[in-house]
Amino acid sequence: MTQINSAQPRHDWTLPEVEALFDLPFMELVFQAATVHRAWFDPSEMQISQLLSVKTGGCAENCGYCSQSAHFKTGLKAEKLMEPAVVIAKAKAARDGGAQRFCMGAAWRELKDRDLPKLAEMIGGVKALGMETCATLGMLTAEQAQQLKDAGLDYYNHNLDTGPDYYADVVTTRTYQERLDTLAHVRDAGMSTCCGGIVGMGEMRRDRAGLLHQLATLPAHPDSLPINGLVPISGTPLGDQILADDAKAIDSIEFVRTIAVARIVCPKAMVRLSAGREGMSRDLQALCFMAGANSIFVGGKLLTTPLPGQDEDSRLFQDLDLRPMAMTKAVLAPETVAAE
Ligand code: SAM
Ligand code: DTB
Ligand code: SF4
Repeated sequence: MTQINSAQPRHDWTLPEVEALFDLPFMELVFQAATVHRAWFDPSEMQISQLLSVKTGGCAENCGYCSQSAHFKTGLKAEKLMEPAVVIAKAKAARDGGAQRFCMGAAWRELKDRDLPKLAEMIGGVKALGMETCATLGMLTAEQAQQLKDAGLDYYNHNLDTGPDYYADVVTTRTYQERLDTLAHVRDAGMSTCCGGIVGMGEMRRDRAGLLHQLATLPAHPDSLPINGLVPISGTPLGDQILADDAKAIDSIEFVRTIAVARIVCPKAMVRLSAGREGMSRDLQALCFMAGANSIFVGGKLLTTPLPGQDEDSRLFQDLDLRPMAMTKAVLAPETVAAE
């Protein structure tokens, strides 16, 4: 049986090793993940982020799960980039509601230089509220990454989405290598990376292992690792496939296994239970937290799809004795936190 001898981060995971973690008896896997979780974090502490779609819809990419792609008829109305003052007001409300990190998302294939001044104003304004700043704006050049960093951006989200072998079934307008290149620009500019993927898109376990293997062998592990459960959107190829055949949806125990393996292979990452939480029972969310998830999105809405409301999340926190991660701990690198 694969044993986790150390919670020290490793960058030399092999794909068979990651697959072997998935194959562990469930109780053993969750115990090992919970043990690794405790080596770096207080398991009762949860990092809390809130999202805002600052530019919605009309995206040139064909990501087969996305409500915002112009390639599919999802009924979503495309909107222009929001004004910085509106975004900053929404960030303030998010902060007052308990969010520590504010993530601004745009339905773009890549960032255009002409939009940088507005984005810099938004980022600066959100930072001035005392929040951590995050953005997800599509592909970046090295220069753009540096400009975002200079504007005060702490985190950049750019997902690998799935394992390399399933990738062509998900999106064909952006290569895996282009995603890796943007992540390298983000790291080189000195920003923290937020990088994960989606499960429940009809992929096999080996593709989930392939995704986590890629993340665990990056030059630096992601600081935040979002695991999104597919929110099936009618009109998208991947959403329609799941809506037509329930048997293709991911089993909830397999979802928990994915969280546990993510925690083990990237021990210091904030493993975020991201999209899909709205459709999950409290019990399943609790299992995910036991398996090492220590970060969530709150606020009733992700980018275009719903999340549980504030009352529901407050009750969940109360019943599971969870508390928000101290802002200073969320801001410090996990290594620094563990050494305290
Ligand atoms: N356009 C930018 C990009 O793709 O890099 C940023 C925004 S994009 C919506 C951010 C991430 O949201 C995607 O990488 C994907 O992992 C996730 N996502 C989008 N639609 C989703 C859905 N229906 N279910 C689960 N996750 C989804
Ligand atoms: C991530 O991995 N998940 C978030 C964030 N990064 C940007 C986005 C989830 C989007 C879910 C679908 C929607 O609301 O449109
Ligand atoms: Fe565009 Fe991002 Fe949606 Fe892909 S995931 S279609 S890049 S908004």
